[in-house]
Amino acid sequence: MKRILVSIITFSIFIIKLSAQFHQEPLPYEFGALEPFIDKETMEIHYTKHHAGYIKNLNDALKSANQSEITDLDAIFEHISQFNTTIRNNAGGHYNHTFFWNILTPKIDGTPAPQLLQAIEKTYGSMADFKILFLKEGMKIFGSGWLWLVVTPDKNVVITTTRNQDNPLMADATIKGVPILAIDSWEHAYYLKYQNRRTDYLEAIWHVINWEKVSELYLDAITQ
Ligand code: MN3
Repeated sequence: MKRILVSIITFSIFIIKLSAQFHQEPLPYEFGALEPFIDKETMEIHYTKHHAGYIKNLNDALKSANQSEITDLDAIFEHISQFNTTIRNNAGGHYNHTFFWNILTPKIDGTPAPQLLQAIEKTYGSMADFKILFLKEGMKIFGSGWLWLVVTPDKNVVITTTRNQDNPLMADATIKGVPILAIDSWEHAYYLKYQNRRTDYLEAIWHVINWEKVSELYLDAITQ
C-alpha cells in the first residue's frame, strides 16, 4: 500500500512538473492567411522552428538552472536579473512571439478604437505621423530586435524598441510599459520575402495589424 502511495505521489509530481513546462499556443490563423503581406513559408518557419525553439530552449534552460517551478513569464521579466542569459533570451522569445501572432490578423486594414486613436494623436499628433515615426524607429534597430507600442505607467502610448528578444516588461527595460503592439524586426521575420528591404516589410505589416486586439490591450492597460 505504502509503495503504491509513493508511486502515486511520484507520478503526481511528475505530472505537475510536466504541466509546469511552457507550451506553444496554436497559431490563430493558417500559415498562409497573412499573404501577400507576410508569406506562408516565413510564417511556417517562424512559428514551427523559431518560436517552438525558444519554448524548448526555455524549458531546458529552466530545468538546468533548477528553476522549473517558474510557470509565469511575467515573474521572469519582473526579476530578470535573477535569470541567466539563455532564460532571458528564450523567455523573451516565447512571450514576444505569442504576443506578435495575436496582434496580427487576416482581416486586413482594420482601424484602432477611438480611445486608442486619441491616445496616439495625443503623443504623436496624428496617425500618419505616428506611422512615420514608428517606421523610423524600426529602421534604427541595429541587428535583431523588436519594435513596440506600449502604455507607460503614466498611461501614455509610447514607441520603444528592444534588442534581441528583450521586451518592455523586463525590469531593466529602457522604457517600461504594457505592450499593446509589437513588430518582430529580426531578419527571420521578413527575409524570405523582403530580403534586405525592412522598410517594405514594416510598411506592409500595417495591413494585417489586428487593431481590434491592440485596442482591447490598450483599454485593459489604461484601466490596470
Ligand atoms: Mn521572430
